[in-house]
Amino acid sequence: MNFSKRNAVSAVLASLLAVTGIAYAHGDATHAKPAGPVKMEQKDWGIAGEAKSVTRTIEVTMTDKMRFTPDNIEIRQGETIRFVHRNTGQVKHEFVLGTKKDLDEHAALMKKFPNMEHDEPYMAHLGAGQTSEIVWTFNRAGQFDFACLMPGHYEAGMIGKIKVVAAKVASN
Ligand SMILES: [Cu+2]
Repeated sequence: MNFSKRNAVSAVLASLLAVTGIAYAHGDATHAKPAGPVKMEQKDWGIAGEAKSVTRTIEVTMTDKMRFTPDNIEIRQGETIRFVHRNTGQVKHEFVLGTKKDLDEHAALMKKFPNMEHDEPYMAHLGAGQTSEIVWTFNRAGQFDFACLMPGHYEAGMIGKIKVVAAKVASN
């Protein structure tokens, strides 16, 4: 195969990959998590939850005004929350749970590597108009945040607060 022919072939392959990649990313309005075992790793802000343990569903809307609605959520320690996210904007947004420190570090990393792939049970990535959901168990009390770490969004204030109130110790 001569040089130009080989180039033509790889150009075709590249465009085929691009087309299938786009079709995959936009093929479904609902972005489901890939099947398979969810990583059950204890974080300061909780642990991945199971659908059968859900105690409450909270809908969170995200917009191109770089805001979440609601942006202030109170949860009782031990609750398993199903977050249903809706991106009503025209650009990609994310919902990432964490401590402020963790999100600050993550945001700095996203700024350095804007195309960085990241996916954990405590985050959701939504293209324009998409919905998504995650199930998370808040088994530790404290003050946590959720944020969109798309470059520029965090800095623009796309942040919300989660207060996990300690479970009352039964007295007798
Ligand atoms: Cu965003």
